[in-house]
Amino acid sequence: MSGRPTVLDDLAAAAAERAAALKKARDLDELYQEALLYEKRDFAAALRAPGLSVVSEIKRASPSVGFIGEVDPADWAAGYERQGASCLSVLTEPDRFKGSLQDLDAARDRVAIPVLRKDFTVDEAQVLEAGTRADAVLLIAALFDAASLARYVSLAVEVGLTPLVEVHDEAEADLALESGASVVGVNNRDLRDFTVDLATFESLAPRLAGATLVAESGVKTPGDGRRLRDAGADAVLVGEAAMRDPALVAKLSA
Ligand code: IGP
Repeated sequence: MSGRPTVLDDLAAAAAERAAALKKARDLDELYQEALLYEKRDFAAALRAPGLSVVSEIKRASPSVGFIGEVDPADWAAGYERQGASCLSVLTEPDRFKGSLQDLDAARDRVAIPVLRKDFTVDEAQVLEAGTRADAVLLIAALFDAASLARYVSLAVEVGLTPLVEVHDEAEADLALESGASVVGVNNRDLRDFTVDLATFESLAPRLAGATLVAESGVKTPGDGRRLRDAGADAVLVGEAAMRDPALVAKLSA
């Protein structure tokens, strides 16, 4: 990586510090055993169910829009489930997204649908930590080289998590496929400058044929959902627009 540090670099650096603290506090073998034992819900199967699946995100704030709203994660999770969400995504990043592992626990406790831990995973300890309380873990391809991404994907699968590998360009898409990931998220938002373009999904989807595909970010209307489904999306991941109007979730999956 070159040039000035981006928000993504800052988030990854802060995540590395939290991971270091986690490794001080917890024995990794113990965390591994705990992750193995934790009973998971099938995130990948929920994405592949007939029709357009919706992954609804609980997100109080984000670096691109700032503060979105205060929420009770348990109530919010129940509301999304009632609207027909197939899965939840819960931000656990504390600084720029104002999330926490407590949010994740509270949300998952309230619902029966699978839950993704959404964070900037840069250490295997964080995969194990996700394995002790979530059903799926986000792996942002831009934060890995080929060998480490493959290792993280394998570790996630080993402890029963669905790894969701997130890509934004062709090189990352190829990296995702080489890593052995079977579920790939195409982020329509560029995490370096926050521009959003649904055409990102349309242009990368053919390259990813065969994987279960999630179109992430910038979904605001039922028409956006139809457009992404026509381009091959099994699911859409909706954050801000669903936070502002949870009824959108039912309209997207109709
Ligand atoms: C949701 P939106 O535009 O619907 O609020 O986007 C989700 O895709 C976005 O929050 C996201 C994200 C991420 C957040 C996609 N990839 C990686 C944090 C880290």
